[in-house]
Amino acid sequence: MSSSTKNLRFVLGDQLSRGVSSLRDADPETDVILMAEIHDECTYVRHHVKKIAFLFSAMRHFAAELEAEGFRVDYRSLNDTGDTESLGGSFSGELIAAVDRHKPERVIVTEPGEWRVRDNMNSWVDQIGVPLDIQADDRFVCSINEFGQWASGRKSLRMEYFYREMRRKTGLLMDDFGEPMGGKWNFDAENRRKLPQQLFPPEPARFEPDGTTREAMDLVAARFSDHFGDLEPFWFAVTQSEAARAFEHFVQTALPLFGDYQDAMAQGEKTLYHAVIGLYLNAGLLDPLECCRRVEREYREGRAPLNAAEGFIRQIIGWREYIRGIYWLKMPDYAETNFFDAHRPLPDFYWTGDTDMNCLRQCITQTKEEAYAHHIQRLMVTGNFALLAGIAPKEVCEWYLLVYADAYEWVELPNTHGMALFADGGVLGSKPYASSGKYIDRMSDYCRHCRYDVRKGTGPDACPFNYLYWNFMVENADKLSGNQRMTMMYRTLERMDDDRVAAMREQAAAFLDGINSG
Ligand code: DLZ
Ligand code: SF4
Repeated sequence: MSSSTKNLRFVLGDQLSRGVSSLRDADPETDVILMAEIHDECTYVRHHVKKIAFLFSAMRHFAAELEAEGFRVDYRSLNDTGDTESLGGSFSGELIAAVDRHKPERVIVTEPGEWRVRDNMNSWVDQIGVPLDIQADDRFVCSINEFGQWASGRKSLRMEYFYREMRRKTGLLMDDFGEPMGGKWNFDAENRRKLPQQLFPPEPARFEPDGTTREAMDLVAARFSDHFGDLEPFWFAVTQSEAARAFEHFVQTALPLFGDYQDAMAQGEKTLYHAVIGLYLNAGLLDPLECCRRVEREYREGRAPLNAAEGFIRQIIGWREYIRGIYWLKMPDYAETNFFDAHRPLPDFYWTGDTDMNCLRQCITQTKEEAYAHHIQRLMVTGNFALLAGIAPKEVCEWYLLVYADAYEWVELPNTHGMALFADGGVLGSKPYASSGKYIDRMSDYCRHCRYDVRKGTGPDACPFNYLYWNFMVENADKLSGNQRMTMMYRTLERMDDDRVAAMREQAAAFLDGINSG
């Protein structure tokens, strides 16, 4: 490669956007773009094989597109970079070697999504011997600073108020008088319908793996065979144009009912009316704001109802942005939070799906197959179980981070510690999302296919979620009974027969002993 390199531009695996800040003013004449498949990034948690194959293929396609534009791309495949012991197994090792090869005047990189990498980046400056220009990641509506300003001095950091700000800022679903369309900000109450039996949800767009994807899959099969998950069938989009097609397919086939059935779950149904675009958004293949504007147009032109459009837009400019803001506001301490002092190891069946609890079996099996589950499966089945069973937040976190193709720590950690486990003691939510089997029964048909009886609280057939729920309430009464939003449940508990409560607690203890010993 030329020795007259001006800028070495390092693009990380989840920065696959042509408009990412580190590439914005790139000059093919003077600059080199560095991309690297990094052993440490695949193994610091042992990511799902499908996730690694997706990222490697998407990175390779992105590099090829940049080359086709005339850029010099120094693409380092895993075969070049080696493992942790060798120099190239880490971001810093790869960068040092690349600086040595190209002798640039400076290195440009967009800030990473994860605190761990950002922390590491601080040490790069001393290691590389040339200036390091770390640019903001402006692929988000709200910058880290702006979120900090919004949060400062506020007692409560609830998403709803932040979301309204983002609606105002973007003008999405706002009328000419600055009011929310439909007269309400949030149509969540209309997004909880149970799936009727005679409904046949569409399939998401699927893409046949091309030669590049096949090569990435072979590499992953050879190098990470001991990681969780199934490599086949592989059907994800791996380029910006495929991701755009996948999103358009969602808009055409699923968006109108997305709102109604956002929280529903059904036996054998993996995606229902969900978009399955989180992995494309978070890797940079789709632009969040563009997706929201497209969805808004469907509503304005009468092809999608407001509860669908608003629900979709809230997930993106509300929840996704808010979660990122919380992450950067609260890290690194946030990762250490453990409000309930939960220390139980993650049960083995989170890896195998081998459990009689049908809801968990369904959600975990599809996670293994697809590196995907939708938000209610994550929150109210695997998350709720982990909360009730007192699984250590760090173990739960690691699981979510590695099993889902869309998961990066910035999005996954607050969702786990804040939403699912209430480990943060109430930064995100006002109360834990603890729930008995009743919720799962209301929102799915899982219970009909289960060997347990969701109506029973004790006895050999009783649904474990039921006795675990009441056991959780008793065990954490000192931490929760003062919470106004829990008052009703504690009243119900008070009225319960003491023997019944004792029987549930006994059964919970025996059950939890059982999962611990495998
Ligand atoms: C998640 C991931 C994986 C599995 N592999 C790579 C890789 O080989 N090279 C790379 O540049 N990035 C990878 N990533 C994404 C990084 O972990 C991501 O950039 C950080 O999590 C920061 O957000
Ligand atoms: Fe899950 Fe209980 Fe329903 Fe079985 S009965 S599917 S364990 S909620």
